[in-house]
Amino acid sequence: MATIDVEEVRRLSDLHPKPALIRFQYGTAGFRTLGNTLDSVLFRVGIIAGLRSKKLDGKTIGVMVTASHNPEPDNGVKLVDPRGEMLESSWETHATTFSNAATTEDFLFVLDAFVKTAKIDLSKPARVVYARDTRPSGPALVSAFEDGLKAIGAEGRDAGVTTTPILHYLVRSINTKGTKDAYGEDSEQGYFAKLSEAFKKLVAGRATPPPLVIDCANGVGAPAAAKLSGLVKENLLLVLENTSTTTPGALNNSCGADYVKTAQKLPPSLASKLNAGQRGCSLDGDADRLMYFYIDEGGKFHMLDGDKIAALVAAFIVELVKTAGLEGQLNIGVVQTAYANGASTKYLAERLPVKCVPTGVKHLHHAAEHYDIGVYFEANGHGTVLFSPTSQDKLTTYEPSTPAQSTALTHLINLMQLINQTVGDALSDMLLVEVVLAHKSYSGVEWDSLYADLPNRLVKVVVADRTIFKTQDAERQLVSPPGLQKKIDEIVQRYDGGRSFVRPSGTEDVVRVYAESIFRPQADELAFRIAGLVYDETGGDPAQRPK
Ligand code: G16
Repeated sequence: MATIDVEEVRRLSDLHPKPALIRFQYGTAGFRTLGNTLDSVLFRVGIIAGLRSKKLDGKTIGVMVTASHNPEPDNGVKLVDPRGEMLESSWETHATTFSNAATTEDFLFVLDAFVKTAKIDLSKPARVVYARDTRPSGPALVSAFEDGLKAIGAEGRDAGVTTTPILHYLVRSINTKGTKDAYGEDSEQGYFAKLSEAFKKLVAGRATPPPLVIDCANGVGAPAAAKLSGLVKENLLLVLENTSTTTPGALNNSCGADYVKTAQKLPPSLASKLNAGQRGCSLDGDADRLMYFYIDEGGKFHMLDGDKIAALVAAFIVELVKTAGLEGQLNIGVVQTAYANGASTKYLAERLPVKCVPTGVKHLHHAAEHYDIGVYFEANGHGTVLFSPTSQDKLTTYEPSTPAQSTALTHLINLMQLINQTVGDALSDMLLVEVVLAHKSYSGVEWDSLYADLPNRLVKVVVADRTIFKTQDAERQLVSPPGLQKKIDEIVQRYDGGRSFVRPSGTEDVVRVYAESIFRPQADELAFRIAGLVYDETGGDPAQRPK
């Protein structure tokens, strides 16, 4: 029976001491905090990734070093399970325990106990594929992580600087290689080839639209979009903006999907780049979120967020399934979170089953797996479409009886190739949106008019301790601090069509407040009143009180 090389783990662990006084937490999207505090976490994640692989009989585990939409000084790390999905939740708890062992000796104790209780056979192989985004803190963190792999004897494959969705794609492709579920060639080129070939088939014969402006958030989406651009240029011209991946401080700064969603504004850097009516979109720092927008003839900004993408895509898929003659044979559903605009939920629920789950892709992904075709999108632009094994079999074996059915079926099969089914993927989603717009002959204006968003506002509140905030009912109700929800309800009922909820962020040290109402000034006022209430009730730095 193989054992841990305790001396080697001790030697390497001593090179990566845990900073005192910091408590780490595997949150919404892994560990995420200031990059210069994460060295020990990365080392220990290397070890846990190796153990996870051993536990799963040598299947390849993914590790992505990124802080996605967060500011540049932040960094983070998340683990990806063999089918390209987020890490199983019980292991999130183990990762948190590993990360908080105070000393090397404590860590060795925790490690030994875990190997025993989780019954990990150390003689099994361990394989891990990993990548990072463009953050300056990335290389040193990857090096700490590689020490973790070395300590546990895991084989590492460095996928370099790439997007989060490409890393998820690689994990699934590596693990399904040579099987009947083979997902694609396990390389970045394989990913781009799969997407671009499916895209070209789906838009063949359609008119070429005006160029699409992409705000790359000055992140890793820039080189990825550049590669894609070359492959699709005959059908879609991509104009890349905010591509400065080496300019200090530029990442996600007044640009990117999170900026657009939160500020509800065009990134200032695009002001002279977008003509009236032209489509634009923003990626986030690791290219797993997408926001579309356009400026109308009157100069007004229109945002087409994750909810609008879900509405566009779900309606298109429903139509194709019906035209293919498969209506009633495949159940199609949509998954959203509490941040979904009330108008989008109403629009979708009139057409399809809609489920609301807590924030975080892992929750949406799991809920979407319950449908034959599950469409999930967070309002912030993170989402995808899942085709269950049943629906994949059905679509690939079904025999259409008319040419129209055959065409619709072929489109559905090509959509399965175009869509990254492992996780939300800004570039894959962007091509998907472009396919639907081309098929429907929609500009942003027609797309936007599917339904009118209820005015809404998202506010961040810096509080003394966000861990005291606990929620229930898919995060729509606070159960702690005690009594706060009642006060929120009293305020909300004074606003026309008012809705508001409060939850702690799992990626930033803030509490988020969402509010909507049927009138713009009321939505803004409601958000700031609730934010003020949260602040007053839970304390914090007076300079940070929401105004
Ligand atoms: C991550 C998650 C998303 C989540 C977002 C915000 O996105 O993957 O599912 O919506 O954080 O989460 P929170 O409100 O808990 O901070 P990303 O793009 O930053 O990885």
